Amino acid sequence: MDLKHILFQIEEGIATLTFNRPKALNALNGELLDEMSRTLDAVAVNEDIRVLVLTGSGDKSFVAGADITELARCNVLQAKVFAGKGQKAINKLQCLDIPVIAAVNGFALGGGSEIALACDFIIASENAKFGLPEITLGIIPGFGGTQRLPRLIGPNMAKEMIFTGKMISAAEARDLGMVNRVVSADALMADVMNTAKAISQKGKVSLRAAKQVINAGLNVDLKTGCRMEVDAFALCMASEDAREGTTAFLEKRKAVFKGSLTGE
Ligand code: CO8
Repeated sequence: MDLKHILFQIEEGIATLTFNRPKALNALNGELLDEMSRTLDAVAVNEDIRVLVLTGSGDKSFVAGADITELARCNVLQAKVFAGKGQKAINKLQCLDIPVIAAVNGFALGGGSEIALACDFIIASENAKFGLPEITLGIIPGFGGTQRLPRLIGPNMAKEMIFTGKMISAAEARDLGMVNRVVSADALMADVMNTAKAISQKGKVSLRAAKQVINAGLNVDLKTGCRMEVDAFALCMASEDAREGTTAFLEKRKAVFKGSLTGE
């Protein structure tokens, strides 16, 4: 893939997408958003990838938001195109079948927080800072922040963050439930990769089913969600990995999941 602002690598089933504009603290310009969309399209059809990790280049920033230089030049229609590009890429991220982890290694502001919020979970370094500072620019979040943040931390805390535009620390983000855990900057990638590795060794069908049913269930009532869970559970039972997992338990050995998507 021909990429200018993104680094992309796959190792042992774990793909890493690194936002790579360190001089601009990895801010998102239109070109980068297009590259992100293309990269996610490639991830979506590559069955060898079991987990995707997102991070930022350098030790200062994950993503410092939309590129304000580019944003400042937008007229109304260009702003609509720009916001549409961002939402398209971020929706693709959220809709990936495989687990996605955000390794937030510094500033995650505006569009940067919004990307992290669309991942399945966030692990952050101690120097990470989260915020939706758009209000201080006279605008509002445009990459899903007004929608995903209240769903994750509740409307009142989200409103305070969005109305004040203030940054919060990694520890505060953890206390709000935005971040799963905070580790030292030096330990971040090792922690994220260990987590990704542990996940990558589980069954592909069951991982996909769990993700799909959790996400879909958040938008429906409990009864409907539980019905979806029954269907997804039954589907898992058709997988080679379910046979291996249950047999391995009974044989008192560690399961070795082959990760076939086609069943028995
Ligand atoms: N866009 C463009 N350049 C940026 C950005 C950005 N978002 N953030 C940092 N930079 C650049 C700086 O201009 C600077 O460049 P230069 O060296 O050429 O002057 C370089 O990165 C380093 O930044 P600083 O010198 O400012 O570094 P500091 O450590 O002093 O400060 C901060 C770091 C606090 C992160 C500061 O740079 C900052 O406040 N950045 C802006 C953060 C922000 O407001 N982000 C939200 C942007 S809006 C957004 O994301 C909306 C998404 C939806 C858009 C919908 C489209 C219509």
